[in-house]
Amino acid sequence: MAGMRLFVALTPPADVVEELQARVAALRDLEQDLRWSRPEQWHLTLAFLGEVSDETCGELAGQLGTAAGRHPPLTLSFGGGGRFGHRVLWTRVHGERDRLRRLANAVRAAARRSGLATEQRPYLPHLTLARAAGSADLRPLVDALAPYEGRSWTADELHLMHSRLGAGPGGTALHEPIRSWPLSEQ
Ligand code: 2AM
Repeated sequence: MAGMRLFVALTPPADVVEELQARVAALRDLEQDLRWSRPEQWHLTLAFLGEVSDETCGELAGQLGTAAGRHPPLTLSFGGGGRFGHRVLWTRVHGERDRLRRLANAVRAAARRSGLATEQRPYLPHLTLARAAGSADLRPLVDALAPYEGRSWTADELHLMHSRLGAGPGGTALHEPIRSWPLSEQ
């Protein structure tokens, strides 16, 4: 049974990525022991699906297309910082968070209708900036990010993303959209 490691995400436009990249560049000297995610890979995950068989993928795409057609484009921005323990540094998501949550719920429901198990953890919108190789003190980085307020952007497409572990530069994961649908409320 062939399969792919998949997740569903929104992706920020180039100007938003460039602005955030400039802010993040100033943080790199604060902590050496981090692997920074590559800006061209930055994304906002709605649901992580794990390994999905080719058979399920077709059903999933149909369900996701339907969900995308029931949700309007979202106005969002990145700002501030946060962390998962001592391992993951991220920036927060501001703007239409309620609509974002509804979209994430719809994506999870679409995955379940396709027969996939979805995460039980509550959805916490974030964009991962760096991961610690071991355990790092991320608090100074979170503090340094606190004043950051990125520009607003409109998320108008839902992407089904393929994550190929080890396929990116230096053995990192490579994320590629395999299907995309416009967000549009009918
Ligand atoms: P993260 O950014 O917080 O690491 C691709 O791996 C995307 O799916 C990432 O954005 C990652 O979130 C998210 N994801 C959620 N659960 C995951 C899991 N169990 N394994 C890998 N990635 C996961």
